Amino acid sequence: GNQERTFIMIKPDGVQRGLVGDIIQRFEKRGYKLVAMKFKQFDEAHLKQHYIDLADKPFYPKLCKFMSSGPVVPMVWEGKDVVKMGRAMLGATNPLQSNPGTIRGDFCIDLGRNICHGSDSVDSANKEIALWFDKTELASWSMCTGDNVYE
Ligand code: YYY
Ligand code: MG
Repeated sequence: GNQERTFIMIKPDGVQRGLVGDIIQRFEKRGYKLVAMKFKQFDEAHLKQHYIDLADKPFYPKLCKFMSSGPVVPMVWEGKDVVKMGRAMLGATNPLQSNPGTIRGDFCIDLGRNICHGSDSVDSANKEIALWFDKTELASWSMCTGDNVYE
């Protein structure tokens, strides 16, 4: 329902390129609710855990190294179908295949510099949220715009 949650993260390249505000604004403007957010550099071990499903891929080491090279903005967003919509708003993994109008399709070119992460299923969202946030860091609040976003 409207309580579905996803994990969205602005990667070190997105932070460096000054895209934090724009990316957050797209989720806010769509009507999704921000539940948690941090701005912090995380170590490689943490990123290795985050990307554990890709451990056998050749790009895994350099991916985890890059992701721990600078501060990132991990976030939890909530709302109707937000896992699938979040992926759609991010665009295809390879920015050369991301449609214009998506975050990746508007702001990047290379696969290894695709500026943002989004959970690929409700199941991975739950795992990722638990990895990046303590329960006490998830804010419980209602948006005053709720009745105008949902019928
Ligand atoms: O979920 P998503 O980020 O869209 O793609 P994944 O297949 O989970 O890969 C995670 C991450 O790894 C991707 O955003 C860029 C990077 N990557 C890469 O550097 N080289 C590849 N051939 C595939 C993915
Ligand atoms: Mg993925």
